Amino acid sequence: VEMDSDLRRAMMNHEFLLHFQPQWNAERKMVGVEALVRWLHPVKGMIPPGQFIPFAEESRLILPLGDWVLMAACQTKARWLKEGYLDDVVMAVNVSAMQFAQEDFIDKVGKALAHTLVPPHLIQLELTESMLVHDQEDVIQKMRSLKELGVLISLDDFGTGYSSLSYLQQLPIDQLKIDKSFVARVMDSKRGASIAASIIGLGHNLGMEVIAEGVEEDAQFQWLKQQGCDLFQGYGLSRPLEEKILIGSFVKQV
Ligand code: G
Ligand code: G
Ligand code: MN
Ligand code: NA
Repeated sequence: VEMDSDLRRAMMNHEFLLHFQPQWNAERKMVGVEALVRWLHPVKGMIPPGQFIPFAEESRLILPLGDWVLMAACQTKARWLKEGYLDDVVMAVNVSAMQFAQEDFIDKVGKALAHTLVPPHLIQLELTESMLVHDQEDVIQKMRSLKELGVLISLDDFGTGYSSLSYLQQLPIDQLKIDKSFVARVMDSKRGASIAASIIGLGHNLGMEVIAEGVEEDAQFQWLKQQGCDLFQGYGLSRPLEEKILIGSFVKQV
């Protein structure tokens, strides 16, 4: 209850902000960033999303918060384009199951694009497997509508849910994101390596790009690269950064 009213107050007071974690290709060029929400609490300081997203889901405050994240990410990307920063860097935005289930979710995405004039192919929505298990027809319809808007679709935390392969094959997914729990095990055992390699093969066979998240060690990066993984994200490459630092470090790429 306390958390609830605190979150509600925080929405009113604009206490949320976005950090951005770079995503790299095999040549170590930054090709994307994932927007990650933070709560700058007036007393407790910076709070990571793991500590408040679950409460925001419970109280449904994730809906207005998710609306804000989507709009803020599109606005930020549009502003970078206007100012000449990171032109072809894709902005990835997390979408929670409750957000995606809203009847007017597609409308909201359309409005964020129209309002900010951001080119849709530079916005990637990160959906999770768990949100796909409900009404399969509705999910397929919504994903098709998103593709009609022109945005990219990534399947986050891939491998931790249980979507069937026949279902996966029907979905217009651009990118599979190998969950960090699998990436953590690629150097540990033959089995760990096999699982990651299988996901890379599966994604590629379905015509999808594959990104590994949670890349913490160079050995993991090298191994995944050798397996043909397309993109890489993780503390070993770069932590989530505040905008000023992100722009400052990569302004040379302009
Ligand atoms: O940074 P941290 O590891 O604490 O993040 C925890 C979780 O919060 C992750 O699963 C991440 O996907 C989620 N998360 C981060 N930013 C957002 C956001 O803007 N919207 C939603 N729905 N989840 C987010
Ligand atoms: O659920 P999602 O995949 O969106 O979660 C992304 C979260 O993972 C972010 O909150 C981010 O802070 C965290 N993260 C990013 N890179 C790494 C990493 O290398 N290791 C670990 N353990 N977490 C990471
Ligand atoms: Mn994510
Ligand atoms: Na993930």
